[in-house]
Amino acid sequence: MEKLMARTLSLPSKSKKSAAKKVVRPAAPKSAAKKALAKQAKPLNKAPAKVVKAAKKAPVSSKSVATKKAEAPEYFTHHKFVRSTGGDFSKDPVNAALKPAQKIQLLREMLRIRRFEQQALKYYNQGIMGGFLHLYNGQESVAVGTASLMNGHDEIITAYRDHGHALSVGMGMNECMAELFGKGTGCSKGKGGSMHFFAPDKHYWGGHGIVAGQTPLGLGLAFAIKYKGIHGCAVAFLGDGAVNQGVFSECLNMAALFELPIVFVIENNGYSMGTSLARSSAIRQSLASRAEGFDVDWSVCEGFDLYELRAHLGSAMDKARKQSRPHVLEVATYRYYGHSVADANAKKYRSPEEIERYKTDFDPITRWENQLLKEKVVTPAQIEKIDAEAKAEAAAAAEFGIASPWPSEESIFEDIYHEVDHKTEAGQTGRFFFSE
Ligand SMILES: Cc1ncc(C[n+]2csc(CCOP(=O)(O)OP(=O)(O)O)c2C)c(N)n1
Ligand SMILES: [Mg+2]
Repeated sequence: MEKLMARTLSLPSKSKKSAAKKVVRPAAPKSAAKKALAKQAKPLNKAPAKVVKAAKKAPVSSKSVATKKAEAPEYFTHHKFVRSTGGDFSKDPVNAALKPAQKIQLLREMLRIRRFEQQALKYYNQGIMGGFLHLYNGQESVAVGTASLMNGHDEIITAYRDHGHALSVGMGMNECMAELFGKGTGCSKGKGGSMHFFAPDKHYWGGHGIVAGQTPLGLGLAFAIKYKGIHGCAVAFLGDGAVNQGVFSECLNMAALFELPIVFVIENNGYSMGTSLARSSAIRQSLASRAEGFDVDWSVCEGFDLYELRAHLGSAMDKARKQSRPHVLEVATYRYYGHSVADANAKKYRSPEEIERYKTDFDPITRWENQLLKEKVVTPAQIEKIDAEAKAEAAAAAEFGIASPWPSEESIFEDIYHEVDHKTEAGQTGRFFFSE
């Protein structure tokens, strides 16, 4: 166990020095009007009865969670409204049904994402990889937990922080890594890069760079599922910053109006680029509670814990599939690196203490490892082995990417969505705009 803890899951923040100096900023004083509003605010959460009930129970059995609740650090403001609803989530039917091998597989998937991202960062820092790179370290449980609930008819779509979702649905490390290197063997033939991983055959619809642009596309997936009478649902991920885009409100309206089988998962990592949640969003209860205005059900949960995430998301997806009811689930999570590698250290807008605290106490992989050790599902030696395999797989994928050829010059106009309004030209080079 000790040996296990010594394993480096996340690269330590370099600024221990500044950590000692930096003072955690006090919360901004509330105006009298805001205080009055906060007093009035009543819980309107329409989460399923089961979850609401669980909230009244004693805190989760896990010691670390209980400790965290007692301390309630100031920087938890991002997740002030997104706290565990409590209860023993391992007993939730969706988790109780998990076999030991499946639990180990969930660990493997999370470790694969982490090691993949670390390899990518390494080559980016060396200048061998270029373009954008939005890392998912710290958020692995959200994508892995979601993919583990998909039934073969569900569809998922996300934004530009998309590597974790891609690997979780079964995309290979080689095609993903090659895409990051801009090579022709990449999943988007080297022309999409980090933000545009796609695998429709795996029910994964990308990978989108326009903030919240994926939300109406997700709605379209849900519409198609309902229209075709498929027993599935769509899951559309968005960030805490993306909820402020007008199109998301339009989506909620249409989801309710058409009763579409969709779950919007807000991955609340506390920041949109360099802007903290407190500085970007007016919040009365939670971001998810905005769904209330559209008569859409909503709930919140901590994403650091796989059992908790699976319990909440499982019931929301089930409701979407069975009753064609939309749902908004806000998940507390945290990204270890900056918005992208352009601000990789991300220390200008958040304190080193904050980052370290999340890494130490809320790391989803360490938590899951400890859970499985407690359940005697794995041994420390097995964990070491799985992690070593993930590292080796990521290193081999990087070698594959580097050795792969660049896209050919002729391929530059292939797979381009090209519409024209002239019939002759349409016949030769593209599609006619309002054709057939
Ligand atoms: C419409 C639009 N506006 C602005 C941007 C620039 N931009 C890219 S990411 C981002 C922040 C989004 O933050 P969040 O939704 O919390 O997602 P996270 O990066 O935390 O995963 C912004 C403003 C963009 N890509 N698209
Ligand atoms: Mg964010």
